[in-house]
Amino acid sequence: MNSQLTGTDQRHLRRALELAEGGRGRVSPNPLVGAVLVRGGEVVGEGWHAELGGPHAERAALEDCRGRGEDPAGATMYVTLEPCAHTGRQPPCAEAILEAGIARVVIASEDPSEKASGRGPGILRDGGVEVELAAGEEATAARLLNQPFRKHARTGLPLVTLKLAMSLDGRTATPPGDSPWISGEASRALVHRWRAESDAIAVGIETALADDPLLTARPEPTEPASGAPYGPNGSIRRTGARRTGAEVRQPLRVVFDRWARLPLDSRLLRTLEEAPVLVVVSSRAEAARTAALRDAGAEVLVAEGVEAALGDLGRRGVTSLFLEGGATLAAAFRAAGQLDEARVFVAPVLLGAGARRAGPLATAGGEPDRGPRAGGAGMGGVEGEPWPAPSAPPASGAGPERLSALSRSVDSVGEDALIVARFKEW
Ligand code: AOF
Ligand code: ZN
Repeated sequence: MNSQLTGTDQRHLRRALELAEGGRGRVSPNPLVGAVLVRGGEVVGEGWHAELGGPHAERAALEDCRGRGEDPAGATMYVTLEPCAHTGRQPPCAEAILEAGIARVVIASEDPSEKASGRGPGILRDGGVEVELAAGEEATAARLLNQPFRKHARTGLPLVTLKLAMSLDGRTATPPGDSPWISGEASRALVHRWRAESDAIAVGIETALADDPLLTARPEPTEPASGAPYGPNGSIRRTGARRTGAEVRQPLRVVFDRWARLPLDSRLLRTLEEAPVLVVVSSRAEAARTAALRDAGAEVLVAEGVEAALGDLGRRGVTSLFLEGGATLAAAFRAAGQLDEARVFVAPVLLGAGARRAGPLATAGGEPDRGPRAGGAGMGGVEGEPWPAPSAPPASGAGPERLSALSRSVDSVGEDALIVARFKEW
């Protein structure tokens, strides 16, 4: 297995990982995949999965090789995900690899989806190809590259990433009259990039009422990326997409709105031509209100609890959900064991006593998620109720609920500190 991999093999795998980035924000629900063809120590082809429905990385690399006037026969293929054996939007890659006469295939990560799970590598071995599965740093990087794909393949649920910005005095919202921003411009630009890379974005109704957000992705054009696609701890690369591609994929905008309170004149519902809106309501929400939301053009999903909502999103092909607030929503996801990652900006400001205190991950029944600018928008009977209700609320009197990160990285983004913590790895 890994013992066979040389430094040269690792270098080519790292290049394949870098190439895979070319599909970021463009191929979901499919994985990011890159491939490199090497013969006689020379790179004779490179490819990546660039568009959903387009050629897989392996075929793209073979095509690139032939385009250079080279014959891939006898070459080694380095690929970041095991080659597929099924016919989907594309024909099976294992077949193309056999037909091309590839001698050796080095794979950085296995494909946990049911239709894959080792089938492709098995076919290649049977066909006389030497197949090696990497371990170590490149294998880890390849798995981290496709966490949304992997969680979705293994559980049917999207990967959930919480984003949070807070001040040095632990406030997560600014007081009335102040600028609504806590984090700096560079951090906000990064958030737009993350939105564009997510299949869906969610907020709780209190945030929707308080901020009247748009939740669209408005990323700045990026320079082609350089360097490794991952940091020392598998931290998120921030150089983003490889191209300046004008078309930004807009994520599905999701509001967790138990009582169907989203105002019909909210900016979300007034911008449906930019991106669809899905409102998750309880079966106990007033029928007239849900009907009004539907009439306004929103899709309404009736679901009780985090898992039910995530299950439905997963069935729609949503592999990543970006949680943008607020406290109650985050607490409900955390209590349901459905927070996979947190990205927390800490801004070098003190916001003072007029601002809301942080506490989003503390308890499921914590403070109601009411923004300071909500102007007392409470509705009878809902304050403090977590939504969606955690499917397995912690027993009262249960001990601490500490959840330690499996890995974390700390970076500077403009003036802010960014902490990225992973709680699960798929
Ligand atoms: C990709 N790109 O480079 C590789 C994939 O619907 P299809 O035919 O595009 O197949 C998607 C599946 O193929 C995907 O879920 C994964 O299991 C496998 N490999 N997919 O999109 C690639 N190599
Ligand atoms: Zn394939």
